[in-house]
Amino acid sequence: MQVVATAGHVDHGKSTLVRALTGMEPDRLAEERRRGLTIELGYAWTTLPSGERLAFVDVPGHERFLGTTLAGVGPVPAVMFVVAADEGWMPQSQEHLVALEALGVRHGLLAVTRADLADPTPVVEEAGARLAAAGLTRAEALAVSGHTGQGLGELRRALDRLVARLPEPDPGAPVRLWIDRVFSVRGSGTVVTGTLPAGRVAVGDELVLGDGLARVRALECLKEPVTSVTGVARVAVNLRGGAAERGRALLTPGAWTMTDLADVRLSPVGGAREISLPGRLSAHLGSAAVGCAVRPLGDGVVRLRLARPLPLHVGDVLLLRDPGRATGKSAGADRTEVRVLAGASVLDVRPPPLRRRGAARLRAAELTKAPPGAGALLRTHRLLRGADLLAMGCAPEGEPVCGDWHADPGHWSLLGERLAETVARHAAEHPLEPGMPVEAVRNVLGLPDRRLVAALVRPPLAVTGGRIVSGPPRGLPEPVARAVSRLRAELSARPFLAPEAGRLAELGLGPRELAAAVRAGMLLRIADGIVLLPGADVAAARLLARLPQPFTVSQARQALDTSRRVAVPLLEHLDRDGLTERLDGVNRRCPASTR
Ligand SMILES: Nc1nc2c(ncn2[C@@H]2O[C@H](COP(=O)(O)OP(=O)(O)OP(=O)(O)O)[C@@H](O)[C@H]2O)c(=O)[nH]1
Ligand SMILES: [Mg+2]
Repeated sequence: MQVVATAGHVDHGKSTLVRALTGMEPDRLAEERRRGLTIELGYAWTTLPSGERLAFVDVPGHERFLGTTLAGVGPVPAVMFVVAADEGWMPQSQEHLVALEALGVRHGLLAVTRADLADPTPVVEEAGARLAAAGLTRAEALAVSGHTGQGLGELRRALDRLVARLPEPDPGAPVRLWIDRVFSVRGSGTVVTGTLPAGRVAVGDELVLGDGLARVRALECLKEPVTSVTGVARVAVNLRGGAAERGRALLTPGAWTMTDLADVRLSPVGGAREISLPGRLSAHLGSAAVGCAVRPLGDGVVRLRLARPLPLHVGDVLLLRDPGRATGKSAGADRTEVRVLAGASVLDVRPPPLRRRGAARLRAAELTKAPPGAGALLRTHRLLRGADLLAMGCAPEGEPVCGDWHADPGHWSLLGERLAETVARHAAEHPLEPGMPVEAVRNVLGLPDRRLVAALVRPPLAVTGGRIVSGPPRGLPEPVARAVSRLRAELSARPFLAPEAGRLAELGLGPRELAAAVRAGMLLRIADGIVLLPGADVAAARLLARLPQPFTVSQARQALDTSRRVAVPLLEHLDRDGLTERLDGVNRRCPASTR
């Protein structure tokens, strides 16, 4: 099944043509029939010569109902553009064409109707050229009459050719069914109708509607009950729950980003070169129309703040129009001038705040640099879950860095460098701690998930016991590694009290084992049988530098909270490294440069 919307100036014969093609009445309201004017959207359908079923969404042409017209055209992928042979191109012909151009509708045909009233040739030529200039380059042009039936057979075949060219919608796509009509049926509750552009809806589905969920109780497709339907289709959905109204959409849960903020690229319409937008506009998408404020960023990119959130994907195209100014009593009290101003292609649905001066320009430059997609989103957002990317409308490219997380490659390698620096700085500042806690690293790097920290760790760094340590106890046999870990834990409590020979023996750490642990960077050798944690020497020197200078062994021993057995060889070790200076048989000092 396919769906085509009508478009064209008021009274040019859209509804008459739909009626002639389908045998159904698109103008359902008594008022419409009395006034000979379409006010509400009309629905009718037929079977084409190929056997394909085609539904029409018949829109009003009167300028006062442009909002309704846009709600009808918005979700539909193709158009039957109607121009009357006896009147030719008129203001709403132009306005509707500009709207189709803004929405990016590229598929359609031109029906020059009322060909029984005037020679259609000049109109076919003029209107055909206008459609082509607006992007409907492959639109066939046909002269027809809804009254005499002239050209209708050919029109049906042309409709067949048109729908055969339409892109095949993805049945696995997330559902966004814009509601264009709501009514109640006694005994079954709320029914909504809309054009399903892609994806699949089935009885029993739970779909997001407004702030809540709505369950699909029953489905109809062209008045026939069905258990499931895939786009493109006209569907009527009987709902339980949810606040249904035109302009809202039934959505696959989690598949869309509900947002009132979007960065968009403007495209000029109607042959305009420049786009100048007032600060307040009305934005149309699907059957929705919302007020919005515009903030220009530069280079044809603007930030839209919508009066209410819309379900958006990157790549959606919104229509921006002047919400209408009253043109004064002379033109009639209810007459408004309506202008479609631009198309707006969505580049980002979670735009970052612009805080600093010049941030808007930088943002515009960033958005114009790369084509929209997962890569561009990651450059802005740096880290995103695959599920977030999908909800933003972009399939993740490449492998996740861990779990469901995707990263911008440049940012990821920068994070790796920052992690190494952070861990090294921590080791220098806390030489006695056996590495930096993963959670602390996560905080410093501002990462949203602890697993990302582990994923960033590269040798010689390693994660053990919730910490990132520099150099794993590699090459040490398992029992020795375990004994060394215990020793390191004891040392982190009293960092300068090297274990006594008896404790080393208990742990099974003889001279060979200790030498291996020193080689592996797990321990620092001070003297035979005296080991401390790596970095303990620097930490000791820092404490000693705070003592009144010079100081004695005994003063050093007290400051370091250790025994003479350790203090003497430790001071000699520091002397050798130039961290302390021996003045005479009794006194030492720290060199002036370290104090
Ligand atoms: N002679 C002739 N009259 C036509 C033809 N098509 C439509 N009309 C007449 O033109 C008038 C308007 O036709 P509609 O089909 O209501 O026009 P519309 O485009 O649907 O109008 P809106 O929905 O209000 O924009 C009616 O009086 C029709 O009878 C045609 O092919 N030949
Ligand atoms: Mg009509």
